[in-house]
Formats: sequence, C-alpha cells, structure tokens
Amino acid sequence: MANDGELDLNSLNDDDLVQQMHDDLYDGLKEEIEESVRILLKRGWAPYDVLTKALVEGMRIVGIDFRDGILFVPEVLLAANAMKAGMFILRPLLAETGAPKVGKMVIGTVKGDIHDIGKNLVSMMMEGAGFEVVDLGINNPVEKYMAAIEEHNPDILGMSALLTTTMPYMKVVIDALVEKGVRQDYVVLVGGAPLNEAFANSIGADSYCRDAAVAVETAKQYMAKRQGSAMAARA
Ligand code: B1M
Repeated sequence: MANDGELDLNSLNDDDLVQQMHDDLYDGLKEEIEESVRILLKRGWAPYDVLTKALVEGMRIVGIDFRDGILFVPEVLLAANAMKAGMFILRPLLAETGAPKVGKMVIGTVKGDIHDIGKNLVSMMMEGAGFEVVDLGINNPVEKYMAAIEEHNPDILGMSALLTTTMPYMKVVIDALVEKGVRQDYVVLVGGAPLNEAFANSIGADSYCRDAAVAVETAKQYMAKRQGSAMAARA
C-alpha cells in the first residue's frame, strides 16, 4: 500500500478522503494522491469532480500558503508533481470521446513562464470536449508559436501565463500574427490566474478564459460561429 499502513485511505468516507487529499497534495505525497484518485473513481466519482473538488481545490490552498510565504518553491514543486500524477490518471478518462474532432487548438505557456498545470488542465478538458490539441509545453518564444500554427493550422491559439511579468508576452505573439497578416485566421484565447478580460481586450486577444471549463465553452462558441460563416460563404 502506498502509505505504508499508516492510514488506510480506503477506510475514509468521501468527504474525509477529499480532505486528506488536500493535505496530501499540500505535503506533496504523490503516491497517496494516486491511490486516492483511484479510490474516488472506483467509488463512482466523475473524473471531472475528482479533478476540481480534490486536486484543483487542493492546489488552491497550496497557492494561498505560497503567496503568504508559508510554503516555498521546493514544497510547491512537490505539490505540483503530486497534482500532475493525479491528473495523469484522469487524463484518458476526461479525453474519452468517440465524437469526431470539433476543431484544433495549439496551446502553450509563454516565454519566461514554466507554470503548466492550468494549461495541462485546459488541454485535457479541450480533448475531452472533442478538440485536437497540440501542446507546446512551457516557456514558448514567439517563433515557436508561429512555427506551430504554420505546421498544424489550428482554429484556435491558446496561451497561458501565470506571472504578471510574463503575461505581456502574449501581446508579442498577437502582434506577430498581425504583422504576418494572419491574425484573423485564428481565434486567440488567453488564460492564467493574473489575467482578466480587460487585459485580454487590451492585447487584442479574442477572449479571456477564467478556467478550463470556460475555455471549452468559449472555444465551442467560436467553432460554431466559424462553421456558421463557412456555411454562409458556401451558400
Ligand atoms: Co508559481 N507563482 N512561481 N510556481 N505558482 C504563482 C503563479 C503565484 C501567484 C504564487 C503566489 O505568489 N501566490 C506567483 C505569481 C505572482 C505574480 O506574478 N503576481 C508565483 C511566483 C512568484 C513564482 C516564482 C517567481 C517563484 C520564485 O521562483 N520565487 C516562480 C516563477 C517560475 C517561472 O515561471 N519562471 C514560480 C514557480 C512555481 C513552481 C515551479 C514551484 C510551481 C509550478 C509547477 C508547474 O506548473 N509545473 C508553481 C506553482 C504551482 C504556483 C501556484 C501555487 C499554483 C499554480 C497552479 O498550478 N494552479 C501559483 C499560485 C496561484 O495561482 N494561486 C503560483 C492550479 C491551476 C489549475 O490553476 O494555473 O490558474 P491555473 O489555471 C487555471 C486558469 O488560470 C485557467 O484555467 C486553468 C484551469 O482551470 N488557465 C487558462 C490557465 N491557463 C490557461 C490558458 C487558456 C485558458 C485558460 O488558454 C486558452
């Protein structure tokens, strides 16, 4: 057993187990998180609920103590690793869809920024909603985004930034699209904790997405609009 018999996670009721997961995430206990995710799934929990109620909420608590100087980078890295291990189990379940692909998105975290948990979550949820996702990873310079859209010809370009110092880089990418005369060919969606709608408007993005669920809904709306205008153009 992952927790060496100290605590039988299976013996906890759902509420206590979720509480324990918040604690285990805080302590960066990867194996315990993996075990608890599997237990909740076995108990019939929807993968999305495990993700949001246990993992994302746990990470929110970590974020508060990181901000307040109670936790430091090494501890937060362990928490992030534990979170990723849980997400790894959920990923195929969230992405399960027999539907034809509804659109394609290239997404990446901008240059100077190595935060990727939120971006990974957006990718997972978009895949689950039937989008093909090309994930460029972290720390992407403008050249990498430009090469990727040329290679993959997506409908949507997604950018993530978690730092106030890196979010302005999104404008560098959008400006490059404008300069190349291809801005209108792509829907540009941006997200990340320090952003807001006003910022997205000010850099010329199409929309700001508060979270992964909003990203999915927004992407679907743009795809419906695009398909509508393509049909109108053919008529
Ligand atoms: Co960092 N960090 N961090 N960090 N970190 C923050 C962002 C911070 C707010 C913490 C704090 O002070 N409270 C703060 C930024 C302050 C600021 O800029 N104003 C901060 C700092 C300062 C730093 C360092 C500078 C610390 C240092 O070195 N002294 C450093 C910078 C490194 C760098 O990038 N160059 C750093 C490093 C790290 C770790 C490596 C330790 C680790 C990252 C591990 C990883 O990602 N692999 C880390 C973490 C984990 C955090 C916090 C605690 C958690 C972020 C997270 O994963 N949240 C974070 C605190 C916080 O945000 N409250 C913090 C969970 C995730 C599900 O939410 O990422 O917001 P989020 O994503 C959401 C939405 O924002 C949205 O949907 C997601 C899902 O719902 N979304 C999108 C995100 N991207 C989107 C893209 C889209 C659409 C929606 O495209 C379409």
